[in-house]
Amino acid sequence: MSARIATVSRDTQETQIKVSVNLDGEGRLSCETGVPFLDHMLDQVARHGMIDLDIHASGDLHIDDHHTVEDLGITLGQAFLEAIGDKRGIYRYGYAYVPLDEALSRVVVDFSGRPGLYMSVDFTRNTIGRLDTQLFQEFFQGFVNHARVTLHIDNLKGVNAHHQAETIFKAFGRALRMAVAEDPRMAGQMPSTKGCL
Ligand SMILES: [Mn+2]
Repeated sequence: MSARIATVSRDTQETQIKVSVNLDGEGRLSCETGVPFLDHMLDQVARHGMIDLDIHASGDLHIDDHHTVEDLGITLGQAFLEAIGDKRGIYRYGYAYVPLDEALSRVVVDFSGRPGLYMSVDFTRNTIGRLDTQLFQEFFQGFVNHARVTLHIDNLKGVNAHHQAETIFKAFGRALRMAVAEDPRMAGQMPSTKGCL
């Protein structure tokens, strides 16, 4: 199998973002988005997904974090779609339950080719650090639309909003890792009776 890597640059009048991804990485993140809590969450995705991420982002943070967070989701999704190639031989589905003390989240992903986000999370605070918790939905919607995945995110328990977010991003990384892993029994076949995804 050829290297599952991709680099995508996306420039708009609101943000300039470059994302490099290696699906078969060592869990390393190099990242400076200007949104510290988002950096902390992307670190979880890289580490628990065993994905290498190299991210350069500069956005219109003088307005707010919205465009930067959303456009990072979009660009990461584009990079994933390119890196994963034709999807032959992968598990396709991935899921994870991740706890952090009182918080527990479940994330399920399907590299279906069909964008769909089903997110059920009631954050107990409106902000974490200075980050608006509404923006997590924008991040995942951007990712889903451009990676063309079905993504179910459920926060099952949680009191502390930092814990809620962290369990979601750790479970997201773990679920991605399972879904993109190569299934030796699939032996390069397409994981769909349709013959394509
Ligand atoms: Mn933390």
